[in-house]
Amino acid sequence: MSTVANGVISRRRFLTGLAAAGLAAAAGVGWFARRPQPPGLPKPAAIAADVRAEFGRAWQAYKRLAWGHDELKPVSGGYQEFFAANHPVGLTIVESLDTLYVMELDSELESSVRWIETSLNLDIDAPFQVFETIIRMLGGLLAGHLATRNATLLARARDLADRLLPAFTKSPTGMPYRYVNLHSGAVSVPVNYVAEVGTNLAELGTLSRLTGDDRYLRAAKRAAQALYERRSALDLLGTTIDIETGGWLNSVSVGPQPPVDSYYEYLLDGYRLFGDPDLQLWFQTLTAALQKRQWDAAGGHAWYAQVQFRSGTLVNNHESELAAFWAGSLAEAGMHDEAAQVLASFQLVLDRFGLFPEEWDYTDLSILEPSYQLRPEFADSCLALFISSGGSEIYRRPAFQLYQAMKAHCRVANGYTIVTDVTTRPMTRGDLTPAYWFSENMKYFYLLFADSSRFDYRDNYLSTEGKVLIGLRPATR
Ligand code: DMJ
Repeated sequence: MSTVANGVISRRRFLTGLAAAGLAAAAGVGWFARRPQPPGLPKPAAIAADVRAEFGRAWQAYKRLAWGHDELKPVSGGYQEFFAANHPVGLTIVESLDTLYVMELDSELESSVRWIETSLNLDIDAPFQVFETIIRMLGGLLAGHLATRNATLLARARDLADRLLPAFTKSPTGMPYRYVNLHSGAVSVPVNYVAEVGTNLAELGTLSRLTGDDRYLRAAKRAAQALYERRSALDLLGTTIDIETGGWLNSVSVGPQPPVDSYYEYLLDGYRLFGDPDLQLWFQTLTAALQKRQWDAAGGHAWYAQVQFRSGTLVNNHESELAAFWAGSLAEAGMHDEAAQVLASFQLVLDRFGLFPEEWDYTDLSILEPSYQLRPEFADSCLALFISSGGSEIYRRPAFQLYQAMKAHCRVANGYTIVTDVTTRPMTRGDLTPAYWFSENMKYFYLLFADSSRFDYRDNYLSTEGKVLIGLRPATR
């Protein structure tokens, strides 16, 4: 998850970085041309071609076995729906549109858009999880529209957002209910997590930008503000909140870890995308508190301790793979040293276990949850640091290490599967290709090595779900 490069505000810092690297005058095409190749890695173009081929292999399996359903089960050859049983929304198709575009898989993109035009019906009488629907479906449709300029994709995005909006407008605090029925607008589950309340500025704001209707961005900002106003005197947040009363239901500050993580990310992103100084202030205030109260570099690596949000008292030293995205956000905030330290800490875990377990104790690297869910956060940060450093090769190597490990342990006849235990040899496999694997992992790997002519390496924005909402360049072939 997380973001890459500059929106409105960080442009100056980003361009300064490029100038320092001697690349300010370089165009997007050929952006890597002057970079030295790190010893021992295959040529970037060869890696990119391999990533594209592996994506294509998994895509063909999805088409053959699960087309129109949400997610492929590559081992059994089946599928599963992500949001609601018996209500497929073609999640893998919607999530993959901009990846198909940057990889120049144009006929696949065409048939995906055609499926959305002819078969995607969002008038579904079932509760949908607001956060996941926004980052995956709304973000996917928006990125697809930006890639293709197809008007139906934007109309579908707007239709979807209108169905989701009651989750915000029916809430007395402005923080969204966790679920909304896409047909009736009935809302449910007033207990929500910080990340689910506050990760929507990029998608709703982009929709406002594209339609000229500011209701979407206003709803997102109101939710983000409601969270900020409930921070403790230490400027820390709990994890779980009653969105009707505004009362906290959990008082542990987990830092940039789930279920808070992407709220921090989207305050920064919202500022960078829309230039709103409130969002900048909120990001800076909350991040300063994380650095002051939770940053733990005592053991030679940098992690975030979990603490009581009112007192700052230590709760535990648990760390989640999902927090690997934070290195990218720190880099995009200009905190390059901290970003590099966080990435190096996660690198240690990758070296130790071969793939990332879901959760561990960072004091001794003992595993708390041994599965690898094919998650993209580490590759996301590699790409973010690669771009914000002006193309430094040192960030390609760890990404390639993860790519190779993923091929070694997760590759099956029908694509790639999650692993349920990274400690066994061979690693114990599960049976799922999450839609985000198509949307995020493979896009990050590809962009790191491809020098794509369809992606602007100097001016771009990728959402928490890897959707390219700024930086898609017109096709030249
Ligand atoms: C993705 O859906 C997104 O990256 C999201 O922000 C949280 N993490 C998952 C994948 O790990």
